[in-house]
Amino acid sequence: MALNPPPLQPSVGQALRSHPDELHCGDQLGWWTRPDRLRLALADGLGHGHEAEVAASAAIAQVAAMPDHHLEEIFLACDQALRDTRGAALAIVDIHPQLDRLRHAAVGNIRSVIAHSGLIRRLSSARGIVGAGYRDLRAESFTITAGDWLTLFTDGIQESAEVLSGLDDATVSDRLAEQLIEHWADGHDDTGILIYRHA
Ligand SMILES: [Mn+2]
Repeated sequence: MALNPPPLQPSVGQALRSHPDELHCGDQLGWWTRPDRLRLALADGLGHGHEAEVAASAAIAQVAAMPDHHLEEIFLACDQALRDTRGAALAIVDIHPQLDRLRHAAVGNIRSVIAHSGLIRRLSSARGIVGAGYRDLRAESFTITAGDWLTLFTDGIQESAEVLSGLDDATVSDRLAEQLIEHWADGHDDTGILIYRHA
């Protein structure tokens, strides 16, 4: 009998909350698994409301359509796909659980934070707007170890927010992501968050 690799059982939590005056949510997210990889993406369409949602949704749809492409190629495709929209900030992370590594790239104002061995690391983002051009995009790789946390969140939460503090051995779930929005969102914009814990 052939031995199959154990299925990837990602521990990911997600939550979105619209601007208090809007039905539409200008933040959108997605995550996708491959046998050896987990990909997370979070997009923040400029402003809020319907047009922001159109831009963010177009970014996530483009990421979803390119499951086997590298991050840099996906950003180029997203920049084209969003030309007729308001544009968006976008972060994408590829997690390789068996390699204990992740690869991250972002354009604009998405916050990506790793808690690695208890130390907080805020990842950098290229200047620009997906859909209106960006420059100096660099995908960066990081080592992760069991118990490390990763979160991506939009500017509905302050950049300085210590989102990963006090999580300790919390169980990752959508409920946890919703609780983090409840605790940290400032209520002046849409808010989106993804959270992952490395097993
Ligand atoms: Mn925003």
